[in-house]
Amino acid sequence: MRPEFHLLPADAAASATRLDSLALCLLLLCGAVALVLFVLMVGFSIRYRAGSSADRTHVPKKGLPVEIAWTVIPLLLFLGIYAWGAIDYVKLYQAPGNAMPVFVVAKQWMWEAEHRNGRREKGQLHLPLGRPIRMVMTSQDVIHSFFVPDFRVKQDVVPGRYTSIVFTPSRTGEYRLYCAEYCGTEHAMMLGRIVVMQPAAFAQWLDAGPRQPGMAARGYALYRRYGCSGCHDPGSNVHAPDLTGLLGRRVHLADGRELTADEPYVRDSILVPTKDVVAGYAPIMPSFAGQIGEEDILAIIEYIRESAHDELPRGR
Ligand code: HEC
Ligand SMILES: [Cu+2]
Repeated sequence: MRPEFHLLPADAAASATRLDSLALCLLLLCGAVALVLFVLMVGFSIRYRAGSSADRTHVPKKGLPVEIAWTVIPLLLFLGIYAWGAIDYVKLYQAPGNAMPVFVVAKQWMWEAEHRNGRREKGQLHLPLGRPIRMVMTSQDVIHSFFVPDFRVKQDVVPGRYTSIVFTPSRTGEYRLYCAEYCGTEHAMMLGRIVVMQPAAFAQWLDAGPRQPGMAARGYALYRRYGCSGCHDPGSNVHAPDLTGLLGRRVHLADGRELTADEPYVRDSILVPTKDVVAGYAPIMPSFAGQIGEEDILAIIEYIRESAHDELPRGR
């Protein structure tokens, strides 16, 4: 094999080229500013060194046009860079409607992923080419960091909350997943393999493997097992909100706040029910903290999400 030299890792996600150009632009701009300052500094030091015969009469007292120029031009340039960076940053966290959620639970010292149909994998992650992926991630123990240099994606994975990141794989192949959390050496050994496949091959892969219930079906079983249904089923005689189609719905809270129900909201509702009490209901829901594991909470959330559609996985 011929040794190859690359300044940057492969650009295997749709946003990688843009992020590379941004980094390059920032580097060139800062480099140019540093160069100008340095050249002027050295030039003036030589020219006006002690004992030089440079003309020191007619020292200008004011140079308003120059001062305005050196303030306004860099300001505009850097504000431009800021806007560019801000737009790309927002894109990393805004999932388009057709984004495919993939759930990750990090633990000492391993990455575990689950796809919506229930296919699970450890230390690996299979993804389809060309489809926006929204990673929904949490940790079972300490902070980890999901880092895929080839996608230009790095996101902290934090116990007690969900973090997410969006990217679109743009090249088939295998890529390295790292844990970039730097506390203790063992994070460095949390290596994973990301396999980007053609959509048809991915669909086949997704359907193969040991048969297990999909996440939503597993979530439904848990929803019954933990007694959520006893209060939340429409037929129940406890006064509790109907969870059907909750994700994405505007929720009015008893303290007057209003928010859109997303995954972190549902997770908090299960673990810290008193934090966001729904308007019109008594705060009687017990906390399930310490009773339901992260993977099971993700499954229950998937059940609630699916319940908005008609193909309810009930009983399956
Ligand atoms: C004892 C009855 C009871 C049980 C058991 C119960 N809940 Fe609740 N739940 C409530 C009530 C009452 C509310 C509304 C008041 C509040 O927000 O705390 C609620 C609120 C919620 C909300 C917010 C709903 C909204 O419209 O914003 C979610 C999500 C939720 N529960 C999920 C669950 C899940 C999942 C379980 C099982 C792990 C569960 N609940 C078990 C009574 C219960
Ligand atoms: Cu780690």
